[in-house]
Amino acid sequence: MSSPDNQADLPFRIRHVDCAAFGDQKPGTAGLRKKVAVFSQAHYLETYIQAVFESLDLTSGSALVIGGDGRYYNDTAIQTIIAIAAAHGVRHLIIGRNGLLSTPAASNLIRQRGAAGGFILTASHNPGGPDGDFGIKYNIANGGQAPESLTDAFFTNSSKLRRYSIAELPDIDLSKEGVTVANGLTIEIVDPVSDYSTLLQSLFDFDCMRDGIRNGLSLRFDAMHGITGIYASTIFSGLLDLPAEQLLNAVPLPDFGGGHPDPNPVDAPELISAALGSASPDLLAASDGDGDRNMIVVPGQMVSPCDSLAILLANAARIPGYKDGMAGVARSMPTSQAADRVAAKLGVPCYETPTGWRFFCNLLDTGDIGLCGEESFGTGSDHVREKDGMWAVLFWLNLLATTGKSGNEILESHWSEFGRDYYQRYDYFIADTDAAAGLFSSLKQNLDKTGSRLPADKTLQLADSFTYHDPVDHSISENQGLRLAFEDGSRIVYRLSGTGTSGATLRVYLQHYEQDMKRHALDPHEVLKPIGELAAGLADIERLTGLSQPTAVI
Ligand code: G16
Repeated sequence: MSSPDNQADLPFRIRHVDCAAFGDQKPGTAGLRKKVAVFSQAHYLETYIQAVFESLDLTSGSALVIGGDGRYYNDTAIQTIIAIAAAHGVRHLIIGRNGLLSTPAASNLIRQRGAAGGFILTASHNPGGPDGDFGIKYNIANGGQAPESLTDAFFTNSSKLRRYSIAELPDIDLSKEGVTVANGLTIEIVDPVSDYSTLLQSLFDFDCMRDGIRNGLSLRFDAMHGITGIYASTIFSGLLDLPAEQLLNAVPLPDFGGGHPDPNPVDAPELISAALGSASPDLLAASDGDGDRNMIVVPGQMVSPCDSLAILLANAARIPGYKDGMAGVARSMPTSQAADRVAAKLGVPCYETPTGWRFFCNLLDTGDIGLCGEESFGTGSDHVREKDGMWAVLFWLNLLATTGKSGNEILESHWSEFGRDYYQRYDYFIADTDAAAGLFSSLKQNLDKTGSRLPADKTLQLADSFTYHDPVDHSISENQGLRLAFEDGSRIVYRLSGTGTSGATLRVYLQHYEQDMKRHALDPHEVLKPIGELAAGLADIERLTGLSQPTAVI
């Protein structure tokens, strides 16, 4: 840490503010996400941050990291967190310049600086702007999201809160790197990119990728006006000499340019059309608002995130940072079983966890796994404790550069060795949350009748509500989605999304396994249509919601 630029201690008084508790501050799959209008109600943000501090056991001298994806309300929230941290006796805050840090870069900073934890301000892939969403995650000292026991404490404390304490401080200038001291609190503003970029350079073969790009290997990256623009400019353009025109939407905007910063074929259709054209780049990729998700596209097709996980596992030893392979792998329950097949062949364990990155962190901490991933466009390794969009793109780029193979050759040879798990997710947006809850509970109650409602060609192997027994801390997480598995290797999983801010989204995850090589180049929409119809019928979706088709097919 550099010496303070502002030695003069900024004195401050602490104000105690009486207020009524809000009853709705329950964190979801990844932190507290609400509309900006909700967060900006008087005392709303303050009470939640107070509840977080009341739940933490911070030893004196501990540092906290703060940064966000730059969405609307980021700056206001950071100033409030600084003032409440000051009132709670925090001694050291480490903040990304301009309040910016991608989610994986924040996770890295917490770990590298030995911080007690950090606030990451993001609603991830949800739209931003005054009418959009905002969110707050608290990550713990290992760089991963707070476990359920802690987020439950945030909620309990916030529900009974009557007062918060806040320092009366002027706004801190976040635009310049350096150190300010306020009543013994050190506020350090750091470059959001450099430590993270150093970490990635320690994992991948940058010389090989740069040579590949100079010799015509082409990458097109869409930052979707999210935070990864600042990382992509340094890493892809600066370090790998990627031509500027291959970097799309690289300026982070508070409202993501009005778009939905979610890297998937529905929200990043330009990449898909470019991949379908005759002049497709060799690799196309996108990341989301806070830089933890990734979409990988090769000429003619998107790589399913489930296949991507399996392919990274199968090829890990080709990457310098993983030259000994992976100790094990984990996937979220709805993610296809493609990675399981690779793990079985490699003789390494494969864990099935509930949706939510935090469930991987214990397994990463103990070294039981080196790699993990989710169908929701998230992949990562033990280098941080969040999923990591830039990391996944570099992994693929490194693979193409090292092997000299095209993305399609890698996919085809993978499928010919392991078989292909066709995979899609049908999302049904249900405005009435009670209707969604009713549908789900009736589906759960009738699980034992599923076998008798199946067509002749389907034999049920398993029908249950998924419960996770964490092998490390022995915690038990119930009601993590409904699983139907069939003897032909296909599966249907039902789950209610935990990241929305209005209505409810029923996610129906579909998997169809195909071993016959001659059937590996079919259209996933066609292959999965019958099982999608079966899933809709079993859940009685149309009758209960009026929806005859999914709202989105991802
Ligand atoms: C968050 C979690 C992911 C999870 C995803 C699922 O992603 O961090 O681990 O897979 O939510 O979302 P849902 O509950 O809507 O299915 P992110 O990128 O939004 O932080």
